[in-house]
Amino acid sequence: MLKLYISPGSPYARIARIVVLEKKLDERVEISIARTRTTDSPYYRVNPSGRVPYLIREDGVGLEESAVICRYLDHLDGTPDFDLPTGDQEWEALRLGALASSLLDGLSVWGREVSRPLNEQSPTVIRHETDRATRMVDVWETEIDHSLMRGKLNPVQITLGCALGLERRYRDFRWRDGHPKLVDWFGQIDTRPSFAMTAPPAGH
Ligand SMILES: N[C@@H](CCC(=O)N[C@@H](CS)C(=O)NCC(=O)O)C(=O)O
Repeated sequence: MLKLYISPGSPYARIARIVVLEKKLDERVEISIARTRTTDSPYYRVNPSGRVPYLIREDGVGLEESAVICRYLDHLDGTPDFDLPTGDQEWEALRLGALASSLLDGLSVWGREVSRPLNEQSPTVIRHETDRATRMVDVWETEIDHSLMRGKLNPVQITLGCALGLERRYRDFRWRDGHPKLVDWFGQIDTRPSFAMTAPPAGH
């Protein structure tokens, strides 16, 4: 068995969980909930960085970083589904992947901030990240027409789907108004079984 450490609300862990399900690896990968962001959590003895996702391979070696974990899981059966496309599309996949990660990374900083006790939250950070998310969602309303966003499931789509799915966790992340194409796109990806089965719990 492989062991995947997650937290139910983590969008990065969700990306790895979606790949587990898409690759039909759920009987080979045990999911374990890690106690993150807690002083002296026993999880730090498993993964000293304390982050999720974290994958323990069958040989006992641990892997960090959702992209590395997804690539490892995708290659386990020798027929990867999520490798980069070739030719010009490779740069497009890298460009769009960076754009999706940029939205997700900013939302994670925002989420971390609003999870703190009120007297420890920084209104400046929250404002900065709210504005960044607004700009990035506008960009995505245009980029969503790209052929890579419409074809077969790929890592860019998974990352963007997990970023937009954070609306369930952060009440103030209201991206739908004025973005009809994104709403339509998200409506389709969000009903895939791998997305439905990993939906984050409602949050702040
Ligand atoms: N770049 C990393 C980001 C992982 C990450 O930031 N995970 C957060 C949860 S969303 C975490 O584990 N936070 C716990 C901590 O920072 O101690 C990836 O893609 O896996």
